[in-house]
Amino acid sequence: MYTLYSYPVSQHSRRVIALLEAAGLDYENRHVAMDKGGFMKPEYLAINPNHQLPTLVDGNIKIHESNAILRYLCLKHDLKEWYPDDLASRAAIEQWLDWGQCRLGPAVVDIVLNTVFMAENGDKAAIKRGHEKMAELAPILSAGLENRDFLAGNQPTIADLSIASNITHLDWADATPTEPNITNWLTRICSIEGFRKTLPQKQAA
Ligand SMILES: N[C@@H](CCC(=O)N[C@@H](CS)C(=O)NCC(=O)O)C(=O)O
Repeated sequence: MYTLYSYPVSQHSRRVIALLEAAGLDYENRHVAMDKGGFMKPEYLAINPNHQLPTLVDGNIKIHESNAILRYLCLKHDLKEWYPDDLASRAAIEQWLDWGQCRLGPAVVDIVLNTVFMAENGDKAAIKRGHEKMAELAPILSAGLENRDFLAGNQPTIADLSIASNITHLDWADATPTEPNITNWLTRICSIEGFRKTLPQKQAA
């Protein structure tokens, strides 16, 4: 049985929970209270010195970085439906996983952290920067979904779980992109029960 250190509102935790649930893998979900600074406590830093969630523990193996965890689970359980190994699908999946971490994720953090969770202490320049970045990135995501149901073809993969966890996080700030390709893709992703379970209460209705 896996131990997952997570927090329900964490976009990076939610993608891992979505895969664990969708694939029916056994795990114990240990909530680290981010709102009370639990991620900075010495006992958690001993597990993940980056003071970030999620972390997956599998016996002696401890893994941080949510996308690395997704790949690990797929490889360990041979989840080829979530991580197909034909070269074209794999190339698309790796591209979107890295794009999410390098391009999309920081823009989402700029917007949601500063608009919602930091409230009046939020950094206004970061919010502006985040919205400017999203104005560039949403059309790129939309174009990536042209003529296909999911990012790597017509089946959902870990790339969809990962990117959709960022995009649905934007709902906290009422900043979800409105491009039809993205809206329709979100509807498809949210019909996956494992993913739907991870949605913040606001979006789960
Ligand atoms: N690249 C990391 C990012 C994880 C991350 O930023 N987690 C947030 C919660 S969504 C966090 O723990 N933030 C606290 C901090 O950075 O100190 C991943 O993909 O797992």
